[in-house]
Amino acid sequence: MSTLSISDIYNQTFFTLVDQAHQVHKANFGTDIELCKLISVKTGGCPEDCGYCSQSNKYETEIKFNALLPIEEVERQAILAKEYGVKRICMGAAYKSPNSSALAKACEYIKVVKKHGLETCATLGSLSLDQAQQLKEAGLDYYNHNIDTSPEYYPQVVTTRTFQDRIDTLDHVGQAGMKVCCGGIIGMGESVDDRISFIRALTQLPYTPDSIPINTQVKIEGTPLANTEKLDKLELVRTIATVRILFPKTRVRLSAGRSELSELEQSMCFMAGANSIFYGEQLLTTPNNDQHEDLLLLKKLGINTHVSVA
Ligand code: SAM
Ligand code: DTB
Ligand code: SF4
Repeated sequence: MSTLSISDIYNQTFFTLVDQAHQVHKANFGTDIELCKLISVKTGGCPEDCGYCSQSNKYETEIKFNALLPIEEVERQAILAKEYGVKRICMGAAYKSPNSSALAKACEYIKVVKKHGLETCATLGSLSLDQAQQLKEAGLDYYNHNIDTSPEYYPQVVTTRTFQDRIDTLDHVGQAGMKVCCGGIIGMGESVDDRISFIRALTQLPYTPDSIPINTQVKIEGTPLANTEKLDKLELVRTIATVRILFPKTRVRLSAGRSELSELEQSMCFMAGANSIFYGEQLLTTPNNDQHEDLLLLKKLGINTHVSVA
């Protein structure tokens, strides 16, 4: 690992930073980009107050609510995604913590998705150790639970749970033997120091994440963070590059907010070490990039997706 501090890494000259990140990336990964498909298995009505989220019941937002999806619908979407070259299905549910029937349903989703030879990831809110063990038993590969931002900025974003609550769940996920997927959101009005502190917090998690989603805040009308200042996109590249250098073997996911990036901006993020994207026209409640445009871009970059492009 580098002897520079995280702040030194993040703040070095832009090209030096990207070059260093690219070297680390090349030494540890090939040129593939992992394609993941999000399925919102339960949408809206969440009791938490995350200031960026369309699904909190504290805010009036325009979303289409849905109760837990039928198993057949999850299977249908998984089969379709597999045909499109997706490797991992990520199932998201708007819970503070799943109750026992939601957990049982999640276990059924996991089994049906795994039956098709796909990897599984779920994000269902806080978990006890026992709940984490049940998901592991059902075959869940990854659990996504984001710390979102720095410990210092966290109370400005969420008040219905603490930063430590998030860490406790991540500890349960790791103890149960599942892979940890943990990242956060930038562009929520946090300072550069907050972004550095967020990255430091990732390095201090109880289990090293195998997957780190870097989301840029998707601004949702009706939420407290709807009017945050636009993030300078070079800050996104700096964040990805710093994460790549500190986590040489972890998949860095260029996640929400990608549809706001031009082809060149996305390419810069891939150059800086991002090697996983959400593929498919919908994230959880907001639009994602056009699938065909994604395939064309990856083809132009010479990145193998094992999917033929018309
Ligand atoms: N309710 C669960 C939880 O929060 O742990 C799981 C679902 S939640 C929607 C999953 C993650 O999506 C959040 O932790 C957050 O990092 C990200 N997210 C949600 N809304 C977002 C937005 N508007 N922009 C960017 N990322 C967002
Ligand atoms: C993550 O870090 N990003 C994904 C996934 N994990 C669950 C969710 C992004 C949600 C973006 C806003 C929306 O579509 O509601
Ligand atoms: Fe609920 Fe998750 Fe949205 Fe927070 S991010 S309001 S926990 S669905």
